[in-house]
Amino acid sequence: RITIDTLVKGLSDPLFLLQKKQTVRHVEFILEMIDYELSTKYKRIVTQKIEHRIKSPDSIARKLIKKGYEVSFENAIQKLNDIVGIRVVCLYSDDVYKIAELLKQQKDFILIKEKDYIKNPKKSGYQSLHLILDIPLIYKDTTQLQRVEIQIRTVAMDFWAAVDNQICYKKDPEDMKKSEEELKNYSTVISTMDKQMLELRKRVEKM
Ligand code: 0O2
Repeated sequence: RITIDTLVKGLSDPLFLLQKKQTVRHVEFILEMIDYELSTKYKRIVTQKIEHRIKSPDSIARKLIKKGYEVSFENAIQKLNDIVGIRVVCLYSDDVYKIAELLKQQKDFILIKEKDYIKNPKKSGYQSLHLILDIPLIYKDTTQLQRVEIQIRTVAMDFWAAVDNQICYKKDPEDMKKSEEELKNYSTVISTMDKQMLELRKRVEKM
């Protein structure tokens, strides 16, 4: 209880929140610029939605425990990459990579890690492209790096992840065996559908 209280206190510090808010604003501005560039170039809708969340103290505590760390504000900042999480959802799987490429070209963004769960889906069937980035926040003569996780995926992958989140992910594995199997199959169905939708778009573009 005491440890979660210090975590909650650290996470609700006004300066901490101000910095996170500005980081989200900056990244979302760049994502909107990327969407403008791509949708103008390809003359079609690229981004369906951009959303963000600041991880809740409970979820941070659970993740720290799962990773074997003591629950503290310091560990939350140092050990977790996704206290600030931003999600970009687009229509087609090739757009996922176009968006990621332009994010990587952004001069002030530092790429820490890229995890391609589309080429290599997780055991659960989860598909998404994750970029872990450090975003510099400049105030007067100081620069502070802010860690963010950006998840980029298609509408279909987002639908799968939302259902999985509700009925499987983070639940007791023993109770979940049957639904897990079923969801994994749907993940393959969704991946096939994404590929077919992309081929359909390409055929229509050639007409
Ligand atoms: P929530 O509720 O989104 O906050 P890292 O330390 O960065 O190398 P990390 O963060 O331990 O790696 O793990 P990973 O596997 O890259 O997952 C990061 C996030 O991806 C998760 O954050 C989920 O948002 C999402 N995710 C990963 N696997 C699954 C899955 O099987 N199903 C669903 N629905 N989402 C998944 P959190 O903190 O677990 O959750």
